Order: sequence, then C-alpha cells, then structure tokens
Amino acid sequence: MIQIAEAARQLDDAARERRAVEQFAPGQLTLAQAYEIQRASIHRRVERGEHMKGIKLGFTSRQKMIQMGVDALIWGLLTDAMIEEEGGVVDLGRYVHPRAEPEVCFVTRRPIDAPMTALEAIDYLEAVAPAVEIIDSRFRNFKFDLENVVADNCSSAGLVVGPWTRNFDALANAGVRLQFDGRDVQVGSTAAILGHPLRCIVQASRLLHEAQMTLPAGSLVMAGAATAAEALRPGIHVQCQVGSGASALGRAEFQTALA
Ligand code: 0L1
Ligand code: MG
Repeated sequence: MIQIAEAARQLDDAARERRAVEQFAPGQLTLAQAYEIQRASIHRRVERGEHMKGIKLGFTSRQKMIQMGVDALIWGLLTDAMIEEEGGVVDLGRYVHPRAEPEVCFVTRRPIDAPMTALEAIDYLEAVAPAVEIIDSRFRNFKFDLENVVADNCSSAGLVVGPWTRNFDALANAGVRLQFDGRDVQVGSTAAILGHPLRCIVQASRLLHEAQMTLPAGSLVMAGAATAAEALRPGIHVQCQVGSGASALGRAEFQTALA
C-alpha cells in the first residue's frame, strides 16, 4: 500500500536534487491518493518557507493530452519559488529536463470559493498576461500516467509571466506563438484551451470546490498549454506571444543561461 508521506518525500527530494526517478507502478495509486501526495509534497515546500501563489491547470488542450498520452484535466499548486523573472535569465541547472509551454496566466481579484458559470468568471479576475510555463517531470524520460503526473504536482516547476492587462477581449481565439531565438517552435490558438481560456476559471472553481479549498484574491491561475511543450536548452531566447497587432495580449520572454 502506498504511503502518502513517503511518496511525497521521494518526489520532493527528486525535485530538490534535480534527478529523475521511476514513476510509481501503474495501478499502485488512486487519483485521490495522487492528489494527497501532491498536497503533502507542497506542504513540505511551505514548511521550508515557500509561499502559495496559486494553481495551474494541465491538459486543458488536446495537443497536450496527445503529446503526453493522458486524457483528463488535472491541476497543481504553485509557490513563489517557482516564479522566474520575466525578461531575466533562467538557469536550467535548477531543473531535471525542462520544457516550455505557451500559456496565459490570470490573477484573481476575489476569492474563488464556489463553482461559477462562464459569465461570472470575469468578475473574479484582476488581469491576464501571456506566460511560459516551465514544466519538469520528476519522472524518468518525462513518462507518466495520469495518477503519477498528479502526484508529481502536474510537472510544475517554473513560470514566467509577462505584462498584466485587463484586455480580456484579446483572449478569444488569439494566435499563440512559442519562439526560440526568434523562430516559431509551436504555433496555436487560445481557442485550443478549452475553447476559451476563461473556461479554465470555471473549471478551477469546480476543482477547488470538490477539494474544499478556497483560492484567495491575488492568486495566479495558469490556464494550461495552448500547444505541445518544447524541450529547453541552454543559451536561447524564449518568447511566448499571444495575439497580434492592436488586439495583442503581449509577450513573455526570457533567456536560458549558457551551460
Ligand atoms: O499545461 C499543461 O497542459 C501542463 C500539463 C503538465 C503535465 C506535463 O505535460 O508534464
Ligand atoms: Mg502547463
């Protein structure tokens, strides 16, 4: 039988020591146990002094589900230690085998404590920004099943958030480009994220309610990748651009350090 605290310790140690580990044998974990492990491993981070910053949704687009062979929406927890400086230099030595995903990030202005409808979602939001999520599975070869990726906090590792705007209208079916050194490596649309990224807030409200959790005002919500993820390498400029022209949401960018 799986020991929640021991499994959380193993994954937390793997993240801190930047080493890949074997996933728990398929079938060994239930989804409920996987979320318990996720919470226990975040608890360890909080005990070390990290602060909760919000949540992320995963597998909100078909491209991501296909890339990873997983077919359900999942969620993970974000702490302040995961935030990388926008426009800054990211040291890939902090990660095991990092990949970049183009996303949008919301910041809330009211606590989310009950399920809401799509029409209500905007009332809960302060702003939105283009963002890059740096995912980093602690599992060998980035291979996992649904329960394992949930236990591993949905591969959460880093995030780079661009300039905030209240231009929520720019979110509908906007072009999304992930570029390395000025070249497109992934191209998609915000419509790939549950049809419209605001639906992530609705999904988040349901998941939080089921988990009997409240998301405080001022929290980040990462909406999930609009495209498949791309492996990061040292010495490149990474940019995520959402929309174009007058209706652009803007861009988030960073440089990866030389090896
Ligand atoms: O944005 C996403 O859909 C991230 C899913 C995280 C799991 C992974 O691909 O490692
Ligand atoms: Mg993501």
